Amino acid sequence: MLHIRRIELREIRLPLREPFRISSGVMADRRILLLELVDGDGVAAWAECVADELPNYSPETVDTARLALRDWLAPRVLGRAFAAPADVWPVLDRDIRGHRMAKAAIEMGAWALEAERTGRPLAALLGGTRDRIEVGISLGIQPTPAALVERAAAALAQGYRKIKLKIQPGADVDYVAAVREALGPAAPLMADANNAYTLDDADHLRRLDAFGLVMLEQPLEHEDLRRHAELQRRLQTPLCLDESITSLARAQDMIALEAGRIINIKPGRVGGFLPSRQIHDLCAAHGIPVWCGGMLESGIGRAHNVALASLPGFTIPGDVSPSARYWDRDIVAPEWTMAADGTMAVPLGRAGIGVTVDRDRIDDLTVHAESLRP
Ligand code: NPG
Repeated sequence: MLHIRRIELREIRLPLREPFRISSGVMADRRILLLELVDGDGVAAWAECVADELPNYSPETVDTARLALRDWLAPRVLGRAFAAPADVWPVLDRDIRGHRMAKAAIEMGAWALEAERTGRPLAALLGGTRDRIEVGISLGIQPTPAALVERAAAALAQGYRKIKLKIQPGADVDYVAAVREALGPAAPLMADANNAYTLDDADHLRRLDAFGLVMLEQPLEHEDLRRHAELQRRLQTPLCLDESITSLARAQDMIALEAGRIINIKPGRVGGFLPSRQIHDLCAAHGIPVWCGGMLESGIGRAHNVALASLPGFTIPGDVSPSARYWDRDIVAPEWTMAADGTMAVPLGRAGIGVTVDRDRIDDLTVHAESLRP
């Protein structure tokens, strides 16, 4: 039985090596909520909540997640025994709308605790089948096409298997054209708009069809499937949905409406590993490729993403950049690294999340801590 005796909640601040700009905002320091779940025998496992400081990616924030975790979600699981980690999601989700990132932090922590407790690697517990995963990089919006070309060329030389270019109106077609021209036709390029366009931009976005992108991610509004379907009918480039896919039902709707041909699964966005696996299985049954997105996680969240990305349906490289891409020093050892061939090892030789959490470093970075008990 999985028994969650207490949850230690921390907020840390981890400075990014350089600011990361997407169409809806810029981040310089990552405020991160970390959870340590502890069972009755003192076995512990860490998880990370992916909510940002501001609600510009999702309605959740670090502060709403902390409130939801402390007041509504943790009380549902503390002191309670679960036969399996898959039983945690329904308990968290019943009659509590939204707050999926907060729910996911507990849910994913429960899987990690089960892995730790039973001496199995998290990836194996989830049903992963790969021992290495393919790594992609996400490049924030740059001041000029030339600056983006420089970064994309460096990423290609480092071996990244997919290069995602953040775009927004005014920094799109010319930027993508410059990168395609410089890197050649074989470079695996995609673009991500984070909701920055409307259907009125369809003719403009159609110009991206000339560049052979692997996909265009989430061009339109985060809750809108119907207009994505309309846009997909007018574009050759496959659409990938991210923000719009918050649940299994939304993934089913995307497929039924033909609103996209690829899904970026971020376990935090959909509520955890159980919904992620359900979406993964649905997509596999419909021939829809999936890949694992990133939310500028520390090495703890990255460990969870790496485990998920080892499932068989994750056939497109994920946003699982190595630690050094974002942090001068990560909070786990060993840090996450990428081989020259653009792959990352899934730590199958170790129980739990596969890395050691650096408590001293976390203590140094902590700005808030509280202990949640039944
Ligand atoms: O490598 O972790 C990473 C970042 C990948 O671009 C990335 N994430 O829209 O997918 C996104 C974007 C993002 C980052 C969104 C931070 C919100 C916050």
